[in-house]
Amino acid sequence: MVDISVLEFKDVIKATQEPEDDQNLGVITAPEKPKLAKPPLWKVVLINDDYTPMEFVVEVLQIFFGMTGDKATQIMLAVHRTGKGTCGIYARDIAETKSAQVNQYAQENEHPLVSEIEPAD
Ligand code: TYC
Repeated sequence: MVDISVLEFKDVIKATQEPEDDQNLGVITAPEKPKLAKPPLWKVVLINDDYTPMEFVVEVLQIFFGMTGDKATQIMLAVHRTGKGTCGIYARDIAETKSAQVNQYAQENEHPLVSEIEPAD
């Protein structure tokens, strides 16, 4: 059965006009490729502060973002120098969960480290 929710107006018009056309038997067909939009992506952004130890930030990046020690150190230093930095890009619910995990882990360890999420462009 044809799922009419995927039919576009032009397909219906094509199927109802010119029934004498060899190519057109008046049958409505679904478009070959239904257009499914990819979900928008969100960045998890780490914010710099003056008090969280560098080693703790590196640990966070390794635990929650699967980074190697070298990569985590590189990202931590970029955040330290510039004020903020992206540590990963995900679907919205994953980004929210990771950001909340980072913020909770920082609080549990009494550090002011904070992450946020923002739309990726
Ligand atoms: N600026 C902190 C320090 O000098 C280190 C730091 C880096 C803190 C990144 C937070 O997101 C951060 N100890």
